Amino acid sequence: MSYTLPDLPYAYDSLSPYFSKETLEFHHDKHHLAYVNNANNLVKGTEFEGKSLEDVIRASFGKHPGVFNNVAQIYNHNEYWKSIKPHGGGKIPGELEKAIVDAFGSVDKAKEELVQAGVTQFGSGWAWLAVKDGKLIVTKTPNGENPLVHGAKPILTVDVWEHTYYIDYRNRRPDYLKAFVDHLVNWEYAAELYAAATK
Ligand code: MN3
Repeated sequence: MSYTLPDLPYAYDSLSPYFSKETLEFHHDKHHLAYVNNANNLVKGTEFEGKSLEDVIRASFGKHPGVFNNVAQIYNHNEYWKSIKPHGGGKIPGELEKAIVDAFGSVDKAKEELVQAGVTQFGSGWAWLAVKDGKLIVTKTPNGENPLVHGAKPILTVDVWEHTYYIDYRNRRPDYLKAFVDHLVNWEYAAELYAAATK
C-alpha cells in the first residue's frame, strides 16, 4: 500500500485572512504532494514499503535520510492540517487548558513559548506542543525531524518552513506564528491527542 495525500479537511479559502487560497493550494497540492510522491518512489522495493508512517519515521531516522525526510514530512503535514481550522484559536478544552497552565504557568505563556520556538528555529523546520514522559513540552525540530524520534508524542504541529507563510506574510515569520496561535489552532484536535498521549 502506498502513501496517499489526504484531502485538506476544510475549503481552500476558509482560513482567510490568515492563509490565502493560494497558500493552501501551493502548500497542500504541491509541497505536501511532492513528499508523498517522493516517499512512494523511495520506499518502493525496500524494507519500508507497506509500513506505517510512524514505523518508518522511527526506523529510518539517522539511517536513511531520503526516506526519513519525505516520510516524516508526510506525517508532519498530515498533522499540521489537522492542527489548524477555520475560526481556530478559541477556547481550549478544559483538561488540556489545565495541563497547559500546570506546565507553562498560563495559556499566554504557552503560546509565547510556542511562537518563540518557531521564531528561533533557524532555517526550515517545525515547532511543537508535545507530551514527553507524561509532561507537556514546547519543542522545535529542523527540516523534517519531529518529536516521535525523541520519545515524545506531538499534540500540536506548527510548520515554519518558508513555503508555509511566504505568500501571505513574506519574511514575517513572527506575524504568521502570532496568527497561528490566536486564530488558527484547532485546540479540540490537540486535546484529543493530549488525551490519547496521557491515558
Ligand atoms: Mn510545509
